[in-house]
Amino acid sequence: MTSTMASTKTDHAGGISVLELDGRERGELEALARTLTRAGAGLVDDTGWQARARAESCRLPARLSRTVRAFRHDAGPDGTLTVTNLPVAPELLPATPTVPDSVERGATVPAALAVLLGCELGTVIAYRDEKHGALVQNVVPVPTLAGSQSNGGSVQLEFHTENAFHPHRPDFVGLLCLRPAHEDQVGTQVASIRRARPLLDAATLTVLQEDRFVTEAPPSFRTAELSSPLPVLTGAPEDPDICVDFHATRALDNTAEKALVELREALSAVRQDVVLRPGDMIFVDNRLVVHGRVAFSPRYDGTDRWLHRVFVHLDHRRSRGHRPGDGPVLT
Ligand SMILES: O=C(O)CCC(=O)C(=O)O
Ligand SMILES: [Fe+2]
Repeated sequence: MTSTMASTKTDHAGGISVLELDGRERGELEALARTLTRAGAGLVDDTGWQARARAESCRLPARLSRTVRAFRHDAGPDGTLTVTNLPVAPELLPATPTVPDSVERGATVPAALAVLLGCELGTVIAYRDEKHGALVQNVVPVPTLAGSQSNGGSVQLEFHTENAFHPHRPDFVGLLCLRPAHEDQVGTQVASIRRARPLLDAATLTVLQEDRFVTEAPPSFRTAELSSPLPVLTGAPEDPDICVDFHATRALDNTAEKALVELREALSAVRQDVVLRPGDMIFVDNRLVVHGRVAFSPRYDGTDRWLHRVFVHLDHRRSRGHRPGDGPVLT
């Protein structure tokens, strides 16, 4: 996806799901990101730098802004937006990190890009108990986490809503590819409830809308161990939000368990595999889409797949009670 031709892929419902930047747009973005590498202390987690990034995000190429805003208004049937041909140069990168909790503190061009696009979509936030509360996080395979259900693992990562247990989970998750997987073997997987819902019968949908499910917090979060009983589907019955983690969500009775199995099958049936290339950034609407990843074989030699991840909220004020000091990091 490195062609310089401008293109957009429009799905049948009219939403744009892929936007390929042209050479001019790529150049403009690179200049903007480079300005940010020199701004303030040059540190992403500095609030002054974030204010500057917010201001500079008003200068994104107009077509990109328009597309991001349209996606924010309605994420479409697939609930994802992929922007391609962003100015990422894998040959200039250091080795892919291999340590747990790896984050990007420095305002590098890729970190600035991830924050610039995130700012256009909403407010970029993080969680204190995850990756040290850094706004730009690295998704990389880690030897000691190989078998874990985490972004540092390399076994099949089950479909999940990001931070499903958290009352202020992200509205969007953004993943920017810096370095690709070996032989394109690793795919992020996405599945939208808008696509899966028609495959489910009315009785199953009703059960999924009832308080019959609990979700565990990951061990890293120092929080209550289980959520209170909650539904998996909420909001408009004909176009619900989804919140589930097939590793961490448990049904409270047999009927609810059967509904969860059926939901998983329906999501698998509409699943899409996304192989990210350097300079591709996917935004997933975390209210409509679950995501996961296929198993893969890392080498841990500095050449493995490397993504930057950002979380976006649409209503910053709503999480104020979870943000000591009114900063961007939630407890
Ligand atoms: O590696 C991926 O493609 C996605 C991993 C993941 O679920 C995440 O970073 O939230
Ligand atoms: Fe995730």
